Amino acid sequence: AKAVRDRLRIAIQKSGRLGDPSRALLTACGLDWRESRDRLFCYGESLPVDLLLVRDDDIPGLLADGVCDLGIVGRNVLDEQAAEREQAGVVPVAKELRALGFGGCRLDIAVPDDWDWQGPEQLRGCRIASSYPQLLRRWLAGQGIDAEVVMLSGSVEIAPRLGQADAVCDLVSSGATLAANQLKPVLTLLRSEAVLAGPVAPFADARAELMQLLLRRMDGVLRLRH
Ligand code: PRT
Ligand code: ZN
Repeated sequence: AKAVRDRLRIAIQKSGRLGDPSRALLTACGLDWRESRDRLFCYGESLPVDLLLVRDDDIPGLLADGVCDLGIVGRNVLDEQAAEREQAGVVPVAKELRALGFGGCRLDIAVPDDWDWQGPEQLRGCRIASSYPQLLRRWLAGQGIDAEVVMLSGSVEIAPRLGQADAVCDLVSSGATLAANQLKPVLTLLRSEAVLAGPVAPFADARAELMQLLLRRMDGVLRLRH
């Protein structure tokens, strides 16, 4: 049986790019917290809405396991893990509820500067390094391109210089990191930003009303920011 809860729990990134703007958005929605010392869990004061401060990659899993009710995470992370679950035949439990307007970036394919880029066909038979193997495989399949996906959890941009891969599929914002590694972006697979992720099915307890309240406030804040 599902646990009945009367407090809402939101997972956000503990540090990193999305930590501060996520907290700022929730503060603008009128939330505040009594900080716990280890800062993993922050107890909500003005409303029964608590924070869980975690690594971004853990957020979809925490939602899936029902450990938290809402999460703020990059669309790139949410979609990758959703594709992974789909691949494994697991039903989706979390979905994107709102786009939040910060943490913008693209998931791009980039190739060495000296390639004379003709189009996606050129990737046939290539090794492409990425931390987003599911999104990359899905895109390749959609294009009918047979290429090898080399999964790397970090330092993707250096893979071509190390001879580990021919091309990369990675997040890009300014493009400076690609340029510093003699790579150029040639295709965009996904436009990403921070999103509010939440349950596919509505809550059946006090959390339903709390979530409606929070969404109403958030929509107000996002409208003012626009
Ligand atoms: O510790 P934790 O696991 O929580 O954090 P993390 O290191 O995995 O994530 P973090 O904080 O780096 O990124 C969190 C989210 O921010 C990502 O999932 C994206 O949704 C979003 N985001 C926005 C970015 C970027 N912009 C970005 N530029 N994530 C990563 N980058 C990388 C990029 O790949 C490159 O290596 O930052 C580097 C600089 O980018 P350029 O193009 O400006 O040079
Ligand atoms: Zn991470």
